[in-house]
Amino acid sequence: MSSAPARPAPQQRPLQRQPQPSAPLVIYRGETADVGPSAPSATLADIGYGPVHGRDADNPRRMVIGTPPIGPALRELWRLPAGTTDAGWSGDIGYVIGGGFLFAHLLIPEPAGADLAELTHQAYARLLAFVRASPCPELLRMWNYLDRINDHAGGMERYQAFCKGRAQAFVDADVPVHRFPAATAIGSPAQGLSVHLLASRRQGTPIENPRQISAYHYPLPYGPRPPSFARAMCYAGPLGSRELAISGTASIVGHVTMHPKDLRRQVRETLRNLDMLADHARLAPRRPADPPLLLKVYLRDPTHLPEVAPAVRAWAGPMSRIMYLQGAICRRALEIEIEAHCSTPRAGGHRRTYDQADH
Ligand code: 3EB
Repeated sequence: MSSAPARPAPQQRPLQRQPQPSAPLVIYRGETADVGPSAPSATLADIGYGPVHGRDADNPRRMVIGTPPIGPALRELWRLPAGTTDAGWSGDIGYVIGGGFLFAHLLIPEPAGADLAELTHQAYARLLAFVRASPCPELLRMWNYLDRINDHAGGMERYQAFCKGRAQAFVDADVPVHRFPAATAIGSPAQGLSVHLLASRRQGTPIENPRQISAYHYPLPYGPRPPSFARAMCYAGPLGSRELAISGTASIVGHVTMHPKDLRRQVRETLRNLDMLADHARLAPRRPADPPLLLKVYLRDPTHLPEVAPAVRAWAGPMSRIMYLQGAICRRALEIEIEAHCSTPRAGGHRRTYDQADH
C-alpha cells in the first residue's frame, strides 16, 4: 500500500481472471443474508453486532457484540471448508473447535463495586487455561469489549485496570510478550466484559509496526501495566490461505496520541499505520486484484460516519467490506480505531470457494 491516504480506485479485472480466495476463514455478510451453511462448509463462528452483548445457550457458534452498527449491519462468519466441528460449553466459556482452529468466548457481568482488574485477571486466567488445555493452544487473535472504558476507578482508568488484570494473567500463564495475540480492546455501550478469541493448533507469526512502539512496551504514563497484544498476526488459514489479522489501530505514533480530537487527521494517521503494517507483512503495495480487506471501524461518535466513510473507502478500494461500529477508543483523545483482516489465497492454489459472493 502506498502511504497516500487516498489512492485511485483500483480497476476491476474481468471476473474470470480475478484470483479466487482459496478459502477465506473470515467473511462479512449482510445481516439479513442467508447464513445457513452451504455444503461442504462449516461455521466456526457467527458474530453479530447489536445494542447488547448476547450469547445463545443452544448455539455456541453464535454471539452478539454490544458495539451497535452504524448504518447497515454486517455479520462476521468464520468458516471452515468442510468436516466436523465440535461445539459446546465449558462452564460459561462457549467454544467451537474444527479444522485446527478454536473459537472461544466469555461474557462476564460486572457486579457493582467489583474490581475490574481482578475480574479481568480471573476471566483471562480461565480463558487461557481453557485454550492451553485444548487441541488449539496457540492464541492468534482476541477481542475485548468493556463499558465505560474511559471512566476512572481505583486510581486509574478502567482500560488501564483491564490491562493490569490481563497482563497479570499472561504472566501467570507464562505467556511471553512475543506470543501475545493480535487484539482489539474497545469501549462498548453494552454492559459487561466480553472476550472472544481465535486460537490454532499451529503458532502464528506476530507482526509489529515500525511506526509504533510495541504496545507491550508502552511506558508507564499509559497505565501500571502495558497492553498485552501484538500489532498483527499472520497465520495459515484453511487450505493454505494466508490470513493477516491486524489489531485495532489508531492515531498513535511511537506511543504518542497524534492529533487529539482531530478526526480528519486521525483517520489519515490511522490509515498510515495500517499501510505500514500491511507493508511490513509484505502485503503492500496493494494491487487492484488483491484480495479485499475486511475492516471494522470503531467510532466514538456515530455522527462522524459521513466524515470518515469516504476516506476509508478510497483507501480500502471498492471490493473491501467495511463495518462501522459505535465504540469508545481506550484513550480519550482518540476518535477512531480500525481493525482489519486480509485473506490471501495460496499462491498457485486451486480455485476453490465455499460458495459464491464471499465478499
Ligand atoms: C493502541 O494502539 C490503541 O489493549 O488490546 C488497540 C488494539 C488498542 C488493542 C488492547 C488496544 C488494544 O494502543 C488501543
